[in-house]
Amino acid sequence: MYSQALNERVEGPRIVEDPEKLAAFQARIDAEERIEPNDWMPEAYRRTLIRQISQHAHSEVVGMLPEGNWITRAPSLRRKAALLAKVQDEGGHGLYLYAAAETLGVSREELYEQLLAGKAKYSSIFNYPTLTWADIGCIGWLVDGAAIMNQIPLCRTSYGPYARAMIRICKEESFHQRQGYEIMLTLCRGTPEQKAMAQDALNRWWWPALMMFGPPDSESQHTEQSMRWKIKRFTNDELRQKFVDATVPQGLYLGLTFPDPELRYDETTGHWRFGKIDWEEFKRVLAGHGPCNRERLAARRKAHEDGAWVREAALAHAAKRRARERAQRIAAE
Ligand code: FAQ
Repeated sequence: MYSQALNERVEGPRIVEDPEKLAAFQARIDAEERIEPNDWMPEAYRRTLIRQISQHAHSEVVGMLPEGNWITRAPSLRRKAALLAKVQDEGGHGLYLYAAAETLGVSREELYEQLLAGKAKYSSIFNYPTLTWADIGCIGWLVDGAAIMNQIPLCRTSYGPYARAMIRICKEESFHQRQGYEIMLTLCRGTPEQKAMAQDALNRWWWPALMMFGPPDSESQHTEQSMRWKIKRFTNDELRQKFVDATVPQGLYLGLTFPDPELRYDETTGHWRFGKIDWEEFKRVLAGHGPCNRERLAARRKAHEDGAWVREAALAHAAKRRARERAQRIAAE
């Protein structure tokens, strides 16, 4: 029930496409043309986008929970205001992304139902707990940092509505990343206890952040096809390496150490080489057995139930307004 299973609805039956249409579609992709909602597209392209965009939307919405947990406990009014704005941005990102998915012929309600039913995936990272204030720093620095690395190329993804949504999202993510790094910097320049708290958070978040980029290329089911369709511009391993290269110097500047004894700078390639990721842990989290999977879904279900009256009131209000406008039109005729 709590597993992050396949989005069954979007998997669907196998469809045999017209080879001429397929070739013309691929030619448009190769020519870097944007695909728009009313354009012809292969069913598998449409399903891949619904899968990726909806998983992304769910990640934003579930991703509000670990941080929302700290709004009342943020150490100052300034920190509280910034965190509140960040969490609100994430709700907004979820909405743009559900709206982008809707242009592919699936409703937001349907996608959200899949999340609440435990049938849809969302990012593994949000199944880890936020134990101290430094975790909020680490989420901004590492989780938003990883999100930016993954999402900047999505601003050039081949599907127009997704690419356009990503432009605004990336601008906001970059504020989020700085907010997190600044928390880490403040803690690392603070008392020894504060620095120890920052180090402990890095120890717990580093490996899960690397898992955000998805399985290694050799095991990634979708990368090859998604690269051909230019939905993805880089492979999972390429993005993971870019993230490590950008982030390690930032951590060293903070005076922190990474929880990886194999981490070392490779002079010949100019890359930071890192140790083996525990893919068994990743699989456990995806199968619903991460530290917070149950809690996250329970929180989203409760929010959905608690918000039922708002949805009913909004629908009643819209119906009343439509009736009033109709009556006014009839009176004017
Ligand atoms: N967690 O063949 P691939 C954020 C699944 S937003 C869970 O490599 P693909 C903002 C994958 O879905 C973070 N599942 O798949 C924020 C597939 O399952 P399926 C989310 C994962 O799609 C910050 C299977 O494994 N970002 O953080 C994960 O080509 C702070 C095989 O994998 C996005 O969604 C994972 N980590 O590549 C919010 C960005 N990785 O569908 C709040 C858009 C893989 O076959 C606070 N998405 N899986 O059942 C993408 O770029 C891609 O979908 C990847 C996966 C790279 C995530």
